[in-house]
Amino acid sequence: MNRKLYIITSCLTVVKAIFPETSAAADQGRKSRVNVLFLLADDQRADAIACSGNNYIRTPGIDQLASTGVRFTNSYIMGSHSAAISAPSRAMLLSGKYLNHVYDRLDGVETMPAYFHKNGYQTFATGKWHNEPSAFEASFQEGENVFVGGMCNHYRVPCQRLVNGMLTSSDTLGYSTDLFADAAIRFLESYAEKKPAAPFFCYVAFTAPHDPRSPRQDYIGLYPDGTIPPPGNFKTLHPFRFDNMNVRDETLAPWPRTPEIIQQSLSDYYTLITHLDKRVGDIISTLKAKGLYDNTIIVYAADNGLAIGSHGLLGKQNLYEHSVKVPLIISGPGVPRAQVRQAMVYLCDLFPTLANLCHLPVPKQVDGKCLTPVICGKSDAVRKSLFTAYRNTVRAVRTDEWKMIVYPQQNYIQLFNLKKDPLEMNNLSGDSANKGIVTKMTGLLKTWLKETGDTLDLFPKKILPMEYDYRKLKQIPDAHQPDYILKRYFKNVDFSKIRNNDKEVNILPVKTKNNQIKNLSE
Ligand SMILES: [Ca+2]
Repeated sequence: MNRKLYIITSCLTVVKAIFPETSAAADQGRKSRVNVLFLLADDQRADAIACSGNNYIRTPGIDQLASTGVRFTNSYIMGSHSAAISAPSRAMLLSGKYLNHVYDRLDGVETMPAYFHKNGYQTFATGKWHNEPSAFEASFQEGENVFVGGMCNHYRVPCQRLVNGMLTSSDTLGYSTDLFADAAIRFLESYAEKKPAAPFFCYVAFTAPHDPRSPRQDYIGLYPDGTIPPPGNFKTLHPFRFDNMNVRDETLAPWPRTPEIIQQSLSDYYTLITHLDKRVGDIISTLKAKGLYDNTIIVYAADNGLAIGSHGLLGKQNLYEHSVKVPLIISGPGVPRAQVRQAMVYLCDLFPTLANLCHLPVPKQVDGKCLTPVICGKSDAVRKSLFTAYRNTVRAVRTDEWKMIVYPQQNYIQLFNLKKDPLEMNNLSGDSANKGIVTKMTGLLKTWLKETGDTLDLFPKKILPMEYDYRKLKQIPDAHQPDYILKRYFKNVDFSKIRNNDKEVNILPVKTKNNQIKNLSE
C-alpha cells in the first residue's frame, strides 16, 4: 500500500470509528445520490417539439418528459466562432464556459462528466463527440458507439468504444439513433444489474435530426410531403448578404427556396425527430423498468437550432431565434412537475445547475449560472439580457422584449420586438421612435462583448455590400449525402463533376488518442 493511500485509509478508519455507519444508513446515502441522464439532440429547433405549441410534429416521449418536469422556452447557445456550430456549442455545454473562454477546445478543461466522476459518479457516453478525442477519454469512464466527428450518413456511423481509457475502433452497423439509444439502454440495464454504489452520469448525444435528413427506411413517409406548412417566417431568399451565403448548410436546397422543397425538408426533419422521440421514450422506459427513474434527473436539449426555410435560410449559421434557441427540459428529483419557465438561459448554465441538483458543490470555474432558483420558482431570471455571436460577422443581444442583431461588416442593424414579433419579421431599427432602444441595446451589446472577451470591432472602416446574386450560389453535396437526399434535394446538380463518382467515401477516419479532430462539417 502506498503512503498516500495508507493515510487516506487510516483517516477513513478513524472517521468510521467515531461515526459508525449502519448498512441501512449507507444504503440510504446511496439512494440520495441522484443519477443524471443527459439526452442531447443535434440541430433540433426549439419549436420542433409538440409541447412547444407545434401542432404538426408528434413527440409524445419528449412531451411526457416536459409534463413531468420544467420546460424552458428561452434557452440558447451563445453561438460559434466557426461554421461548425456544434463543436463550440458542446464545448460550452460541457465546460460551463462562454464561447470565447473555451471555443471548441476541451483539452485541459474539467468537463461536466469529469467533474461528476471526481465527485463519485460513474460516467458513460454514447453518440456524437465533436471535440478532441482526448477530451472524451478524459471525460468518461465508459463509452460505446461513440461517433467522433461533426456529421455522418445515419446508416454509416463509424463507431468507437472506450476501452481502458482509450477510444478504439468498433464495427457496429445500424441507424445512428438506434445505435446510440441501444447503447444507452445496455448501459442502464448493466448498471441496474450490478447495483454499484456510485450514481451514474449517462450522456447520450444523438446525431438526429442533423442532416442528411434521410429517415430510417420504415419511417419514410411518416409525414407525407406537403402536409407540414412552411415556417411563418419563410422567405425564398435571405434579403441581404452577410457572412458566407454559400456556407455548407445553405447548399442543401436550391435558391430561391420554394415552399414545396421546404415542406419536403420539414417532413424529413420531423420524421427524424419522431424516430428520435420514440427512442428517447425507450430509454426512459428502461429507467422505469429498472427502478432507476425516481432517482434520476433527465435533461433533454439540443446543441443548436436550424433555419430550414425561415428567413430564406436553411442552416444555423446566423443569429435568428430559430437557429440559436434550443429545446431544454429538465425533470427528476428536486424539479417541479409540468412547469414552464421563460427565463433567458444558456446551455452552459446546466453544468452548475446539475451539480447543484445533485448536491455537489457548484463548480467555481464556470461562466454559467445555477438555474435551481428558476427551476424551483423562487426566481424569475438569472440574467436581464442575453448575447449571441456568430464568427466575426454577426452579434446579437436580447432582453425580455427587444432583440438587436448587428452585422458590422454591412453596417446594418435589425431591431425586433420579440413580444409582438417573435418570428423576427419586422425590422424596427429605422423607426426614429426606437432610437433610444437602439442606443440602449448597443450599450448592452458592448457590455457583453467586454464580459465575454469578444474583441470584434462593431464599426469597421471597410463596409461590404449587402447585395448578392443568388444565381452564383452553388449546391455542392458532401460525401455524407445518401441517394435519398440527392434525389429529393439535388435534382439539378451534375454529380460527376463534383464528386468524382465516389459516393461511398463517407466514413470518417477513426481517430486515436491525442489526434486532433478536423471539423468535417457542422
Ligand atoms: Ca448541431
